[in-house]
Amino acid sequence: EDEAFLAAFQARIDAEEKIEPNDPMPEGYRRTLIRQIGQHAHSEIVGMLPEGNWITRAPSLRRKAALLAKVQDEGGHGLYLYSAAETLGVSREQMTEELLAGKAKYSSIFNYPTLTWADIGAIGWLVDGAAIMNQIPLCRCSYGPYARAMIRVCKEESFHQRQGYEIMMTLAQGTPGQKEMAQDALNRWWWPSLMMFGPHDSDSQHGDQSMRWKIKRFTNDELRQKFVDATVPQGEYLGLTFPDPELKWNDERGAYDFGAIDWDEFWRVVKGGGPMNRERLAARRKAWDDGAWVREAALAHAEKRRARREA
Ligand code: FAQ
Repeated sequence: EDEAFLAAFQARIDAEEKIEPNDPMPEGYRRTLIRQIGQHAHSEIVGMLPEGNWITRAPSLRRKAALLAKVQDEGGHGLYLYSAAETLGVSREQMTEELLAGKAKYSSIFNYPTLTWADIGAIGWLVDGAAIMNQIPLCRCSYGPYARAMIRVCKEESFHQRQGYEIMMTLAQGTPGQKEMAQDALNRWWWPSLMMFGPHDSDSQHGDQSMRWKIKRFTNDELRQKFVDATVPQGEYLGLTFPDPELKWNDERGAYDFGAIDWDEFWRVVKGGGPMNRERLAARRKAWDDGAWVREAALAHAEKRRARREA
């Protein structure tokens, strides 16, 4: 890749042109997108598991219908994203194999357990809330197929966020026991939600280059701050307390100050040592193995049709 090619590519990016699948692109740009979109797709699919755990135990038919629809949406997001990654020359099988081999990452947040119904509220409110904060700017990502996929995904995530917040509101206005459940869920999901935005900018390996290529439009710390600023008033409205004694409005900065994130915990979870990492991967492996006969049957069927056509 010569300098002139890289400069011409950067000029297209700087002019806010969308890059499309058949356009020439630097190998690093392609690899970064395959990594990020693949990780994003895996997160959607693995992200079905914590909430899927509560579908059979939802407290009413209405809650069950909404949760079922939400979890199904996440599956759909995963499929759009695998398709977007496939436009870059990688196959869904390859990406799945990398996930199952523990080589491809997925979001740290899905390695925490869902212990009570309030966790379903907290996930919608906080996890989908964080996902939206991160994904709205991705609608303007320089890579066309990813940007376009994000538009629909964000619309659905915004419904998810509201259904979660509404569960939290119901619990927070309920019996003392229900309010306590909501508080406990906030206590357990707050810090992991802040970790979703990734390491501090100073430790973000890919951040600078992805900003230059306009794959990312904001840095990890910028998005984390926006999320805190948007979410704290929502929690106060619920009458709940954030598990951070250092959380405080800073008039000068026009933003909330907050305490230090436990990065040891973050990296432990990212590297496979979180409370649910083993279970999550085992569930995906089982689904892949149980589905082997479908893939084999589809291939055999295609083969038979081809043979018949050629006969
Ligand atoms: N977990 O250099 P950076 C959802 C890795 S929302 C695990 O800063 P980058 C919706 C990172 O990959 C969740 N790993 O990386 C839903 C890299 O490792 P690598 C999914 C993490 O890419 C809601 C290393 O650390 N959303 O699914 C995490 O510039 C409810 C260094 O980091 C997306 O994926 C983490 N939290 O910035 C579904 C959004 N953070 O690859 C169900 C798209 C960082 O070199 C229910 N992705 N790492 O081995 C992004 O915006 C970016 O990839 C970031 C990371 C911001 C996540």
